[in-house]
Amino acid sequence: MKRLIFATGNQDKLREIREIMAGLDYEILSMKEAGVEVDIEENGTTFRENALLKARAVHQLCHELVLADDSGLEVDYMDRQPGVFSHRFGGEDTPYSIKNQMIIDRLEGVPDEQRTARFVCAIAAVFPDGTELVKEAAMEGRIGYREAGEHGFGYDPIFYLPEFHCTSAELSPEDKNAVSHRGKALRLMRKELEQK
Ligand code: ITT
Repeated sequence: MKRLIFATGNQDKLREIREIMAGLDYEILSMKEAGVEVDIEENGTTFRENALLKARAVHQLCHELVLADDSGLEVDYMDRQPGVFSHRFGGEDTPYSIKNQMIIDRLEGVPDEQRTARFVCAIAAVFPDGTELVKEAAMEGRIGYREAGEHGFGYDPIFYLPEFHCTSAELSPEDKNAVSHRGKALRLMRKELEQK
């Protein structure tokens, strides 16, 4: 079986990635499983740039097929913040219950139609020969009024999906992957890998 290395340190992402890529003719290794250790500075200004930075940094060390995910939440009322700062917003080690409450508080008194938000995901691939490819996708929703749901991770408990009448943390993992930014972007990438 062919193999690829996923350049992420986020275990929740990796779980979703493995679910979405199940059945693909590639063994998916974490950086740890591949024996690669690198501290990557995510100083790009877009999801695309950061995803490429991560994939390139690991590719330089192993020269294998490397994929990376850069993703985040854009809240329209907050001028699309936290965006690429989603992980760092409110402090890297701050629990998400607090980060989520910070966003709810910023939107206090803001009506439904101005609470629009989206999750964005860029998946970058660097192939063994150095060729690069990026696929991007988004999931549209709104910021809720309180946390709800135990599934997912990060900002999922405040990300309300009007068409499902619940947050992305209330969806089953299968349902979230079917409509999520990560699910959509990874399925586009998967198609490319299947043609290789
Ligand atoms: P790696 O860089 O190691 O992959 P990270 O967590 O730092 O891990 P990012 O820089 O891409 O990853 O930050 C993404 C953040 O955006 C993530 O930590 C969550 O806060 C948020 N996020 C992304 N996708 C999400 C999802 O599906 N559900 C909830 N929050 C999400």
